[in-house]
Amino acid sequence: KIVFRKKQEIADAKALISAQDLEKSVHFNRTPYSFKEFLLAEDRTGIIAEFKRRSPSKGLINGIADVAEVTQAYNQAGASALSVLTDVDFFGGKTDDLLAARAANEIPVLRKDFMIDEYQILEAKAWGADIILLIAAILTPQQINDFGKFAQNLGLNVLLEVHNLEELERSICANIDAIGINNRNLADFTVDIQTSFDLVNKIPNEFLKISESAISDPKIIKELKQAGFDGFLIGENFMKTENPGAAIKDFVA
Ligand code: IGP
Repeated sequence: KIVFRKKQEIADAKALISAQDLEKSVHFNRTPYSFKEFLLAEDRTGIIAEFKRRSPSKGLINGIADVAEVTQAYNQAGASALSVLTDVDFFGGKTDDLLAARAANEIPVLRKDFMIDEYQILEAKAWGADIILLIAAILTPQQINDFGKFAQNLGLNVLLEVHNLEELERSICANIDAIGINNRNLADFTVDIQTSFDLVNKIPNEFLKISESAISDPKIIKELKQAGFDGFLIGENFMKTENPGAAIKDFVA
């Protein structure tokens, strides 16, 4: 189970680098970019473009792409933010990917991982991330509230991910900035874009509205926008190609 494995990973990381050491990182004092500002900017597309090497459902997606090159191309094509997987075992991500994306770009970067401990939020800040993800399916409402507050106190933006109404209703709280409707069911990996259309009107208007996963057609973006979404998280559709930077360019053209 993912939470069990993460606990182990976090214990190992803490043994190597203390929370106090993370706070000494050069990135720790920077002011994160505003997720909202970049999502709503006239000259940006609302796309949160993801760097994803592999996934549990698809296996290897892209084994050769260079993270700095791809994220810069995403940025140039008008991405509002970048999403970088840091989970090693399931997604083939790493800390260095986030650091490289940060160094190469001046737009918000989301640390995409399974956050279950404040220490990971300190890591995100220390590595130069602007946004963290909280997944309702693996967290209690109390944890979401506490982690959201902890992250916002560090100046980070918080994206809460849900995939059904029950998760949305139980998890909503003041300490988050954006709500992502994941069209992929993490339990069985089935995808259905209808999930987004069904839940968009259940998101209170003070939150940014994001549709996540299985977006493979620019026409769907138009429909999602009309339905009220501000952001569109896309990974595989770009990463499965030989040149993800060219793929996003074609996609937004
Ligand atoms: C991207 P896709 O289908 O465009 O590659 O999906 C993103 O939504 C997906 O990677 C994702 C994810 C997650 C990955 C959404 N929530 C939680 C890991 C953990």
